[in-house]
Amino acid sequence: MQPILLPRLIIQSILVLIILTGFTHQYAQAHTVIEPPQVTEGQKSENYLVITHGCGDNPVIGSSIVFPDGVDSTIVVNGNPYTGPLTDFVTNWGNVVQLYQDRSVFSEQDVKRDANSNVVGFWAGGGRAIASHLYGRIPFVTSAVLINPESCAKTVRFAAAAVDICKITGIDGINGENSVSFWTPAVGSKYDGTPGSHAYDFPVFFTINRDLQTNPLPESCGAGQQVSVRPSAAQVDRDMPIQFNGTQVWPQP
Ligand SMILES: [Cu+2]
Repeated sequence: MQPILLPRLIIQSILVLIILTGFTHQYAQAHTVIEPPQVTEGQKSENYLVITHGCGDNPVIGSSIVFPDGVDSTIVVNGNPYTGPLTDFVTNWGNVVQLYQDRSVFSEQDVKRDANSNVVGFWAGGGRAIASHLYGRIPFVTSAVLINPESCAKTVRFAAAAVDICKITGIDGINGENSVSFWTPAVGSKYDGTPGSHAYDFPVFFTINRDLQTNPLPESCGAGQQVSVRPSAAQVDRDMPIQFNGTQVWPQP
């Protein structure tokens, strides 16, 4: 190779890298996410649900999120279905989410609870809409999640189901006219969205990383396991609707 070509090649490679990084960055910001998306086990975390765009050009007027309850959730370990309980990997899942009251984005909000009164999600809505070209963020806190020391779990990734609502409709209208943006796992619920549409089967992830210093992997584990948890369709159908003062306001009943 001629010496003069080398710097040019390096500059070209750097340019390609910058362009690629730029695209990845834009892509990552294009969807509704939890920030931070990953938390170390044993540590409480201050988080936001970050709403990044409207439904088409329609501004977001509310948001609803459901975390897998770990009761009838689907568990996959290193890509293989797992039929045992979540406690095999996480010892204290349930009621780890708490919502901060904050009316800076929407005027109303509340948590959602399961039959055991555990918080399984939250919603916020009403008041002013989020302009479709701006971001909005809903603050919440997660208490320390603990990974079962006897397990081989290195990461446990929860797929939460979230929706951004731009138009209030009944369940029949949620897929039409840019009414709703879906950030849901396609588990067969009424809130799967339409195959092929924007972010289909692209849930909001929240990952717990094992603290390998204080909770090292048992020697027999090798490289450890990646565990992922999805809510059941029944849970998403039950917990996604928004109840306001005891009445379901979305989807319209
Ligand atoms: Cu998006």
